[in-house]
Amino acid sequence: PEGVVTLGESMGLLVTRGAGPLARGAQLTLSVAGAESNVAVALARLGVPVTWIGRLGIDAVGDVVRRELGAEGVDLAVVRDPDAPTGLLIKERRSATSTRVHYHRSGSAGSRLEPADVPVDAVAGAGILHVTGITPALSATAASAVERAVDVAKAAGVLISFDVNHRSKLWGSKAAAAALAPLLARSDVVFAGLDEAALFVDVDPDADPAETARALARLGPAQAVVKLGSRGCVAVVDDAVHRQEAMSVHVVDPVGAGDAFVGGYLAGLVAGDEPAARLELAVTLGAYACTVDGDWEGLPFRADLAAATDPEHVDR
Ligand code: KDG
Repeated sequence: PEGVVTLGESMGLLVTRGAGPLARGAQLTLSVAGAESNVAVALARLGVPVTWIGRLGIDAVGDVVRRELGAEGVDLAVVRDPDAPTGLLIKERRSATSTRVHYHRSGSAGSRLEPADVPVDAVAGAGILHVTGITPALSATAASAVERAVDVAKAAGVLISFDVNHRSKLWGSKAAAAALAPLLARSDVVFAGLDEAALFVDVDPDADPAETARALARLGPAQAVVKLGSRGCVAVVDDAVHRQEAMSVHVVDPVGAGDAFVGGYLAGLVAGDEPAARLELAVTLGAYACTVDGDWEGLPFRADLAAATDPEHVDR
């Protein structure tokens, strides 16, 4: 099986045009956000079969999420919830180079995800199950849904990919560390920034970040990938250290770069690429995501990568 299955909350994304404080009023554009569906779009654009599991309200925003993901070629296992609205997220471009994110998602349909929403056959039949630390933060039932998906995947021998994705606006570090440690222990691949790794292991900012990757790998996953932003990434895969530099691009909007990175890595894994090639595809997708407004709009198709891996390449 080579498909990927992922679950989580996707929301309507409202983005201000131009820079300035949201409080003075602004024109907003409606799009779609959600870490796991961002990963799904990254995979779909590279031709990897992918299913996104989630809950949406019966409303126009839910229709937009469904239509956009469907148009990107993501298979949907969606429950429409008659009793709660689709969540919203506002991206405020406070200045030309800084983005603030505001959530309007508590009590949302997506946060009411529950174990019964998880299609057992789709998860058991996948090659990889990808989950993030956002979903367990949403509600007790959403946390149980993740646990259910991981149980089913484990029983079927499906590889578990876990992006820590700590969101301090959803919960504190202590609660996150306690809830996510069991997930880390059960995962085969983990993605974390240094700050996120510090939820689980001691991180010495002056030490080689490969030590952090090793420490994470000791907690369970055979593949531990530490993202270092503009410094690229370092991974420990089956005890061997791999390093990859970042691509330097003009950053328009960095939100979504982490999800793009994960999508690139998993696409490489599905294709049977060696670790070095997986990390190169990961940083390439991360760079593409940064060059365009929106979480996933700028992600590359296979044809883009065939032309050039550099997102700022110009055809003449
Ligand atoms: O990684 C990007 C996500 O943070 C964004 O799409 C919104 O899913 C989201 C979240 O919960 O922060």
